[in-house]
Parts: sequence; structure tokens; C-alpha cells
Amino acid sequence: MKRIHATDAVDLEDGASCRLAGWLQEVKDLGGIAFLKVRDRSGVFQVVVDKDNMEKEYDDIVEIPRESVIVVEGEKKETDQTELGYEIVPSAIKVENEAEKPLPLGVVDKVNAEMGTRLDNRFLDLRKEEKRYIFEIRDLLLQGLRDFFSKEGFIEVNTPKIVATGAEGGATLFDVQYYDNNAHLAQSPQLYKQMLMASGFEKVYEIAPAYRAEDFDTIRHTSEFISVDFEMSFIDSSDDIMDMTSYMVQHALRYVKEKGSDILDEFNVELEIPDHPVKKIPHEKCIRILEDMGKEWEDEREVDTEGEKMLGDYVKEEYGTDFFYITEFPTRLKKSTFYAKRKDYDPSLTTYFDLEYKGQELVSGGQREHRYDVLISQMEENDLDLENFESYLKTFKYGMPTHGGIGLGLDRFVQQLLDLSNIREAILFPRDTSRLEP
Ligand code: AMO
Repeated sequence: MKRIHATDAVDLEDGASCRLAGWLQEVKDLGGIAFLKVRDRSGVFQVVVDKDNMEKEYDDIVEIPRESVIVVEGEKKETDQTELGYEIVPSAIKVENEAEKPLPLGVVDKVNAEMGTRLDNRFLDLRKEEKRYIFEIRDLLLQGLRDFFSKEGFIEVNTPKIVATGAEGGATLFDVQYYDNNAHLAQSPQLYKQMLMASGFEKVYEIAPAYRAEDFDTIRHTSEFISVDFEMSFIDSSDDIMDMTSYMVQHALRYVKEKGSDILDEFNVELEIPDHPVKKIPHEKCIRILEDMGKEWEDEREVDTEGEKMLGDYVKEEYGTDFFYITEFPTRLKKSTFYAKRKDYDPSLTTYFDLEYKGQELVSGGQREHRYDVLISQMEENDLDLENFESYLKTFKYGMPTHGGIGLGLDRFVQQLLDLSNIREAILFPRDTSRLEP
């Protein structure tokens, strides 16, 4: 007999034979009769074991440890005593894999274990329904993003993750021993996306891991994250990139709202789909707003983590939205890397922007400098060794269109969308300064 899910058995006729399987969540032994609660991906079903019918097996059945995998064959019996409206009267119960005792982490216990313990035993932690819901939303978000890119004519690409040079500065590069050479893990597909613009792909996107050797632990950084990147050519200005970014976020969130409303209800969050156009505030204006709000600067006048939070609150209050762009990042800031195109009318400003969501940076991007000579002088200004960028620079010498793009942190997107307290909640097996296992 083919195994069916707990929720599928709801549609069977009273008395029908069936075969179900799952994890033994709870055993209630009342002496002559025992109730087993068994969980599969769809829900929890109840099995009633009567000692009169299963005399030989009864004592062993009530001793099966919690979280063991069991297979139950029997008859469906309708009842109003269970959530699914039926229970199973078994003819056979087979233990497929017995769980050791004690469990390193409770699955249905009310007590909240520490995050470290949970992550050490992540496979058990993920058996909890509320944890799996996070990854169901993440799945929908990915589907929504891919749906958008495909409809907009973007080609999905895969660029190398073992690379010779970094796009985001040397400080956060992981080293890799690559045969006789020293290589790195890619911090961003940035340089490759740009090279593909010289190849005439015009619109590309990539959803892949990015690596940063962040030397601190925060609730919004990990050493490995999923970066959603796009790049497009023949743009007139960074406004084209911001428009595309807003449409992407709108489409993905609409998709999640449509397909995942049941799961969203479990999180008690109000899902905002941003209106177009999304509010844009130049960096310099952000600084003035923050000063009016009483912020003091430690050194550089820059929107830092605290500033982002304050601006998020300000925009929410003034404009009733969780989304806004910080635009025109000044050239002086570290964030404005060598490839950023500067404003024609004022080279002290770049065309770079961040999209902020609930007081935290979600997206970073802008128009790139596509003119070879200007790019070289910006790299020299940044003290970069041009030799390390030879294969990148070559692509600017034989016909490079105007172009730009963005990187969006998928894990952060899930975190902010579901109001999760820590980015690690949105990652199956997170990597950080102190975690390489599991
Ligand atoms: P940036 O470095 O700002 O830009 O990264 C883009 C987005 O990726 C997410 N992110 C992270 N998420 C989790 N842990 C981290 N350590 C981490 N670092 C970044 C953030 C961030 O907004 N090359 C540019 C993109 C481009 O211009 O195309 C880049 O990588 O959500």
C-alpha cells in the first residue's frame, strides 16, 4: 500500500485501509489503551492502540521513544476528538528508525532552547513547524524573484565562486588554496556580471552564495549569504536600476502574499508591498535629518546601523512605508567602490544607492563606470593594483555599454519580511565567525 500524508487521509472514507508514516511526537498510555500522535510534513494524526487487539505488541509500542520514525497501517475511523477529524486503528506499527534517548533538543517542548543549542541540532530544530514555515516563505520569495526575472527577460547565470580578485575590498576576502596559487571565495558576482554586459547579454541575474570574512558577529551578517544580483545594459541613469529594483521587490512580495497567505498568518506580520515610485532620499539629506533627530557622529558623517534604524522610523512616521532609497552616496565613503559611476555634475557624489527595508539595508547598487580611462583613474585613486584586474579591465576596451545593477541579501529579505530577530533564523545552516558545523 502506498504511504499517504496525514491531511490526505481526511478525504478517505470511514473504515478505509491506509498506510501513514512520520515521527512519533507523543505517546499517552492509559493502561489498556494508548494514543500516539504522529507528525508528518502535512500535520499530526492520531493512532489509537487497543491492548485487546494488539496484546503482544502493546507494551513495546508504548515504549517507542519520541521522535522515532514509524509506519502505521490500519483503518481510518472518523471522530470529532482530533483536529483532523479521524484517527487510525492500527493493524501493524513498524519502527523504521528508533530515536535515541534523551533527545538533544525537544521538538514540541514549550521551553525555548538557546540559539546555539538549536543550531548545533538544526535537523531537529527544523522539525518544528514554525521553523519550516520560514523556509516555505523563503521558497516563495525565490519563486517570486525568478518569476519576475524571467518575465522581464533576464537570463539566469552562474559565475565562479573561486576567484582571483575581490569586488568589495580585501578586508573580507576568504583565502582558498587553489593548486599552487592563492585564490579567494567570491564576495559578489559583481565583476562577472559586468563582464557579461560586454558580452552583450544585456540582462542577467544570479542567485548564489556570496562569502564575506566579517570579523564580527551581528544579527544581520553571516560569512555566507545568498546574494540575488541583477545587471542590465543600455541604461540612462541609476534611476533605471532603482525602478527595476522596486518592481522586483514588488513582484516578489506580491507573489509571496498571493501564494503564502496561510503561512504568513502564522507569523502575524503585515506584508507591505511598496508603492511605485519608492521614496528616494539623498545621503546628504539623510545626514541632515539624522542631525535634526539629535544624532552625533563618531567620525565619518555616514548613515550607520543606528542611523538606518532612525531613518527607518522617520520614513515610517512621515510617509507610512517601510521602504526607501538612500541615494547619491558620496564618493568619500568606503562603500562607494572603484566601479561606481560618479555624478557628471558633481564627482564628489556617486550614482550609488541602498534600498532600506524596515530600517536595514536590503539592496545595494547603482550605475557602473563603463569608460575605461575613467575607471582606471578611479581604481588608481583607490590604490588598487591594476594587474590584479587585467581580465576585468580588458572587457572595457572593446565595446562596453552603459550598465548597472544591484545585490540583494536574500537571507536579510526573509529576516525583515518575517520580523525575525536574527538573520540566522532565515538560514538552514548558517556560517559565522564561530560556526562551521553542522
Ligand atoms: P553589498 O556588499 O552592499 O553590495 O551587498 C549587497 C547586499 O547583500 C547583503 N549582505 C549580507 N547579508 C548577510 N551577511 C553579510 N555579511 C552580507 N553582506 C551583504 C545585504 C546587502 O545589501 N557588489 C555589490 C552589489 C552590486 O552593486 O551589484 C554588493 O555586493 O542585504
